[in-house]
Amino acid sequence: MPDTMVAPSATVSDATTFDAIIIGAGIAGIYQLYKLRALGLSVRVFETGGGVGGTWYWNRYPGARFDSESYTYGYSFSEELLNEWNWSEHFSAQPENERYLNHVVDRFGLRKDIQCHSRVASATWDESERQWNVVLDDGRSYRSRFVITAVGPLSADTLPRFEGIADFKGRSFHTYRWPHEAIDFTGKRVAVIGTGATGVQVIQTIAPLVGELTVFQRTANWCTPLHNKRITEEEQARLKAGYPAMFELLRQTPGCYIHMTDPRGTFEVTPEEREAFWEELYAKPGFAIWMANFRDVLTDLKANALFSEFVAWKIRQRVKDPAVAEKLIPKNHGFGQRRVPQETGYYEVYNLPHVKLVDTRETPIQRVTETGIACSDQSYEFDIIIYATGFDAVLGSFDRIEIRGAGGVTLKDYWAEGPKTYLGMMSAGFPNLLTIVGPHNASTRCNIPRCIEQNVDWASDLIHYAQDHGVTRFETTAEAEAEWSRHVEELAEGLLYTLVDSWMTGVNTNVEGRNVRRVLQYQGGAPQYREHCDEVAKAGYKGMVLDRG
Ligand code: N01
Repeated sequence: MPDTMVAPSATVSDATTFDAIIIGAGIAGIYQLYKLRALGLSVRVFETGGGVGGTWYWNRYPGARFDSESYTYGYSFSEELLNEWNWSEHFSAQPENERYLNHVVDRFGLRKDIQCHSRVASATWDESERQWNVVLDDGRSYRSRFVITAVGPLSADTLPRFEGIADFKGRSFHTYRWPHEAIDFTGKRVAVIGTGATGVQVIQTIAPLVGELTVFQRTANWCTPLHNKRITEEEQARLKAGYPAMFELLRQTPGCYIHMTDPRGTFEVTPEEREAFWEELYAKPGFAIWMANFRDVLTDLKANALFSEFVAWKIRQRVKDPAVAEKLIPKNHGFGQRRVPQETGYYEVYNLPHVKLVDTRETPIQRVTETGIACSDQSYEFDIIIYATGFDAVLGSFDRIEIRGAGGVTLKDYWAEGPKTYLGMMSAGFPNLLTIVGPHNASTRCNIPRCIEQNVDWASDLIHYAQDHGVTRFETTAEAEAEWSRHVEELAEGLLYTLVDSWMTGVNTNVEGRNVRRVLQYQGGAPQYREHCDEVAKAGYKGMVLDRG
């Protein structure tokens, strides 16, 4: 089986009863702890991993890095923190990101409330005590009035359902469970399965290091250049001076990125202007090409097809073998309908003599063997197999905890036909439970720390209100939940991403039952989402029952 790893944990007190329990010590859990501690609550964070950082603790595969500009990604809640931290690159890599999150934890003295190596197995609502009973997978149990899940949308990693995975005698890893020690790729025959954002980062990074690289691609993706660079001292000073204006801009864009959609339509400009604009975007760093494109590229099939043809042309220019180039050009979806992987020399990898691309739709993988991978046409021998096969997105990390609400129903069963939520932060029948970055929330379609901060601020205000007003139990009404869920479904209507299978539509062939496309995200944009949340709070938490009993 793929390797996992263990790391040391921090010391926490023996207490077992808290005002609040937070599940997960990633970006959301860390900030939630900071906020609740500031309100004077007793809090315990349970974290499965051996350290803090969530995504940036687990995903330590070669090449893992931000694809949001680093300075737009860090926390914005503390001016001191903003001023003292220097990001070294425009798109910073995993080791620096993990260091940053550890720095935040230590700077604000949070570590003593974070219990690592502690996977929450279940959380059960006790109506008579108006408390949650939280049990770890080693049997230890804890109680709290409030539970806040900060489990992340991409933390339930999934392996393919191939026969023989456990038989492989070489080393194998899922990218999410990458070991802490360095892996020596020198001279090794390496397979990478999966060509999503993760696979692309791994492939382009290890290609120069390995003996032979075989990439197993089931679906090609539209990858565009990241254009990462180091941040110079001058830039550093300019960025810091510009923080207030930049964060103000991030509050206004739909996904809290620094890129603003171009107000023009694709066909409102001349072909020459269009091409010049697209060349400009292709040369720009980050997601500008996805988010600052013409306003109709992600909503109009004709505009989308024309831009896709532009990117296909770029791929054909960069990949020398035309047959390989054709395999790398997506045929079943247009640009931006799935998450756009950001690349650095990815396409050029396929010009290297020791790199081979296998299209698993042409020659499906039949099984993993003791020595490699057997496809329908031939068998391959490997020393290392890397599974860049993604996640049971958004819902998977909830499903892996048995969360049992007031009526005895589990959240997994309650969401079996798709999520039902109010504001993407709570569900009827699950009192005093808040789901940061939950389904139907703007955060899964967002430069995530920006939306996390909004979610956490809102959840903290609600808990503060409850404490101040003697509220011991809050819950959304079924009507408010139904209305919100309907609103979320309506917002996604007509968007081109809904026409395609991907983690964003909740499809995962490796998980039983995840074969139906679902609306998992709030698509109205972060500013509109924020307005909804603020309105609910201002109206004394309308759509919820707050009970002082
Ligand atoms: O996962 P994915 P990911 N047989 O689901 C293939 C974020 N992220 O880890 O497309 C063969 O996108 C699967 O094929 P297909 C980002 O939001 C952020 O790459 O399903 N192939 C696909 O190619 C991203 O979108 C950063 O046909 C199989 C791949 O595995 C999200 O994480 C960096 C298979 C999975 O791609 C997820 O990305 C990286 C099978 N049985 C990721 N099963 C940043 O930079 C799966 N595949 C911050």
